[in-house]
Amino acid sequence: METIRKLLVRPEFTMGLPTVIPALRYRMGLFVRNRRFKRRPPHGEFQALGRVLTVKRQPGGAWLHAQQGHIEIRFWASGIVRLRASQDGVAELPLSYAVVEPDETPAEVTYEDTPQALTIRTDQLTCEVDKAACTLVIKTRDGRLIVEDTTGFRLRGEQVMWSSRLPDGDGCYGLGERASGVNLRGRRYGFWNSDLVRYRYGSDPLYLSIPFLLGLRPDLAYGVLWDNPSRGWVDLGEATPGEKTFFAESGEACVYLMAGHDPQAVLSAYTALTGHMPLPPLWALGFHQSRWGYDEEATFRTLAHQFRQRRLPCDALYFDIDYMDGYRVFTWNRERFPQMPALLKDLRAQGFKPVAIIDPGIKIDRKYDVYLDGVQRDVFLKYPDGTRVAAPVWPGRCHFPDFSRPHARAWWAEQVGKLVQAGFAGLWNDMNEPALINLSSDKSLPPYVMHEWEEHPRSHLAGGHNTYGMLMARSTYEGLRQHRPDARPFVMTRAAYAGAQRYTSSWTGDNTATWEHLRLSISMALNMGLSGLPFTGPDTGGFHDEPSQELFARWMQVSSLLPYFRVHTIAGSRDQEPWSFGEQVESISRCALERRYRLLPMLYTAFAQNAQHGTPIIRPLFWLEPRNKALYDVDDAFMVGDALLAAPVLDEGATRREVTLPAGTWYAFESGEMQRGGGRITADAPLDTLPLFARAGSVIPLWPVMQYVGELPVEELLLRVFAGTGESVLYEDAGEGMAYRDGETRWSTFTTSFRPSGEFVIEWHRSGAYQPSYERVRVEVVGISGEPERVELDGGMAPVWYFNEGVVEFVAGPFERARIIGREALTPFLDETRLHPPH
Ligand code: MIG
Repeated sequence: METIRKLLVRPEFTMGLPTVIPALRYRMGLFVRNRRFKRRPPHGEFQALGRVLTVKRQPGGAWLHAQQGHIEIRFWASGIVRLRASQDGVAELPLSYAVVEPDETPAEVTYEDTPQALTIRTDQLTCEVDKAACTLVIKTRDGRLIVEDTTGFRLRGEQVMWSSRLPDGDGCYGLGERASGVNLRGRRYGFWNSDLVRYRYGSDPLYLSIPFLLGLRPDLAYGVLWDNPSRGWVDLGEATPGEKTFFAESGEACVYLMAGHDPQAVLSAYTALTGHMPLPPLWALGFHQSRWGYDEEATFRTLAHQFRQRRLPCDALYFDIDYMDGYRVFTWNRERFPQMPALLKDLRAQGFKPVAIIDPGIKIDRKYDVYLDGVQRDVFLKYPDGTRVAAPVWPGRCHFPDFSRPHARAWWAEQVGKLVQAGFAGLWNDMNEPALINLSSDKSLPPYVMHEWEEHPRSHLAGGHNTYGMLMARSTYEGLRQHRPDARPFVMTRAAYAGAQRYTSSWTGDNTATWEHLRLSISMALNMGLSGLPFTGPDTGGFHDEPSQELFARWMQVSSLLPYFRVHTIAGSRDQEPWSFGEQVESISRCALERRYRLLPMLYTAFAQNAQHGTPIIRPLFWLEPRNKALYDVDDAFMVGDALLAAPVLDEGATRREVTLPAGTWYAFESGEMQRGGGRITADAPLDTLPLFARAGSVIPLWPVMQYVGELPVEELLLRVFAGTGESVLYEDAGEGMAYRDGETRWSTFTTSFRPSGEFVIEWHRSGAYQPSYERVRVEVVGISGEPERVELDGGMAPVWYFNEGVVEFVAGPFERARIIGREALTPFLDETRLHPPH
C-alpha cells in the first residue's frame, strides 16, 4: 500500500501528459539531452531581420521595426549601448539578474536618418544601421570598430543568434570559467553550468559560465555582455574564422557593448553595469585548508593544533558534506560532532574561521524540519503541472529551493541563521549548477522545470539553470548579512552567472592533480578576473588523484599569489596538508604561506581596487601593455596587483624558466637584482623558488608574518620600494566589519621620482579617516647603486639609516617625504631619467 501511495505521488504520475514521457525518461536516466555545444543549429532555418520598415526615435536611441523582427538600440550611457532583438516587438525590458543599474537616464544622442541608413551618435560612440539588411556597425567616435554585423541578428522560433565580425588577431577573454589557455579565440564555448567529472583542457562548459566577452586589439578593448541566461553558446571563430556568433535557445537577444582604450576601461564599464564585489573579510585572503573527509571533531582539533604548532599560517578550516547529518543541509551529525558550537568556538579562539559546505538539495524526509518547513512555506521548484521537482543528490531524493522567488531566498537566508548561530564564519555553496547524481546526460534538472523568476516564470532551460548558482549564493549572502550584520559575509560558490561578484567568491571545481591543471589554475583565474568575478582559485594540489611532492610544492607557490588560496582534495585520497609531503615540501609551503601573509596589504589593496573599479586582482601581462600583441597569449605568468609579476614553474622537473617581461625596468622581488624588460629572460627556479618580479617605481607594502589575520596588531609596516619613477597605492581599513562603508578607510598614494639634482624622492600622500595600528614604518629602497650622502625625512635628517648591498633602509613614522640624496648613488637612474624623461 505504502509503495503504491509513494508511486502515486511521484510527479510523473501526477503531471500532465505532455511532460510525462520526458519526465519518465529523465528519471530512468534516459533523458538524453546530449545537446553537445558542437552541434550547429541549422543555418538555413534562421531568419534574418530583413529590411527596416519603420524607425521610431526613443530617448537614448531608436526602435526599429523590420520585416522579420524588431531591434531596440539604446545608449544606456554615452559609452555603453544596449541592443535588443526579438520577433514580436520589443516589450518591457526583461528582468536581468546580471545588470544592477537601471536604465532610466539614457545618454544624449543625435540622429542622422537617410533612406539607406540610420546613424545614432553619443559623444563616445556611433551606431550605424544599414536599413536594407538591418545590420549594425558600432564604432568609437574616432572611428575604431567595436562591432560589425555579418548576418547580424537572426531568429528561429524561441531561438536567437547574433553574428558579427571577429577581426584577425583580436584576443578573446572572459566568459567565466573555461578550461583553456587565457586567449579563448578559435573555439566554441557553451553557456550551461555543468558538473563535469574530471574536466581537462578543452572540456566545456564547466560549472560557471559568464556570457561576457572581452575583446582586445592594439587600438581598442571592447566588451560584449550577452545578457541571456538561457542555454546557449558563443563561437569565437571556430565555425567561421573571422566571425563570432552568440546563440541562445530561448528569450530575446539583449546585448550590452562597451569599449575603451584598454581593458581597464571595459572592466570599469562592465562592473558599473553588473555591480562590484564588496570587500570580503580580510581573513578570506589568508590560507584555507580543506578536504572532503575531515569528518569528526577530533580531526579538526588535530588540524588546528598541527597548523599552529608547525607555524604554518592558516585562517580557515572547511567542513565538507560529512559534517551533516545524513547530508541534510543546515544540520550536523551529533555523533561525530557532539558539541559543534563548542568546537567552532575553540577553533575560532585559535584564529580559525570555520567554513561549512551547503548544497541546494533538501532531502525529502518527513523527519527533517527543513524539508517540512520548505514544503509548508512552498519554496521548492516545480514542474509545469505544479508538483514539486524531486531528484537524487547526496541525501537521496531531494527538493530544490526556487531561489528566483524572493520568498524562497528569505527562507534560505533564515536557514543560514542555524549555521551562523553554530559558529560558522563562511559558507561554501556546492552542487548548484544544479548537479544531480543520476544517469541523465548532463546530471541536471529537466529543461521544463519552472522557476518563478520574480513573478515572470521562466523555464530551467530559459534561465533557471544558469542563474541557479548565483541566486543560491545571493540567498546565502543575504542570510549572512542578516544574521551577522557586523561581519562581512564570506560566500563561495561553484556555479554562477554574470553579476555574481556582488555576493560571492568561487573556486574552479573538481580539478585533477596534474601539471596540466596547475597551468589551468592560472588561465582560469585570469579569465574569471576578466569576467568581473575575480575572487577565485583552484583546489591546490588537485581534487582528483594525488600530487607528487614536487607538484604540491609548485602548486602552493602558484596559489599563494592567486586571489583565493585553498588546499582541497577528494574523499579517500592521501593526506594533503602542507606537512603531508615531507619536510622539504613543508618548508616550501611555509615559505609560500608566509609570503602570502606578508603580501596581505598589497593583495587587499588589489581587492579594494576591484571593489571600486572592477580591476582584476591578478591580471594578464597584456594589462600593462595592451598594444603589445606578443603578450596576448601569455598565461604562464601573471601580474598580482599593480606591481608584482609572478612567473611560477609549471613544468615537472624544471629548475629554471623563461619569462617574458613587459617593457620597463624590473627587479627580482627578493634579491633586488635589476632586469631590463621588453623581452625574455631566464629565471633560476629551484624547487624552493618562485620567480617574482617588481616593477621599478613601485612601493610594495608588507606586513610581518602572522599565523592568521588579526593574530597580533600590526606594529610595523614595511615598504619595499623599487627604485624608479612611478605611483603606487595602498588601501587600509579594519579588515572586517562594515565601518569601511561609512568612510573608515585610508588610501595612500606613493609617488617615487628622481630629481636631476641628485635625489630619489618618495612622497606619501594619505587620505581618509581610518587609523592603522602601526606607528612604525620600515622602508627598504631597493636598487640604489652606491652609498648615498644622506637620507632626509620630512625636511630633517633621518635618525638612522643603513646602506647594504644596493638597499637603503631606514625606520620612520608615517612620513610625507623621504629623500635619498647622493649623485653617485643614483647615477644610473639620473642618466636614465635624462635619456627617457618620465611622462
Ligand atoms: O559530488 O561535497 O566540487 O569540492 O568536496 C561531489 C563533496 C560533491 C563536489 C565539490 C567538491 C566537494 C564534493 N562535492
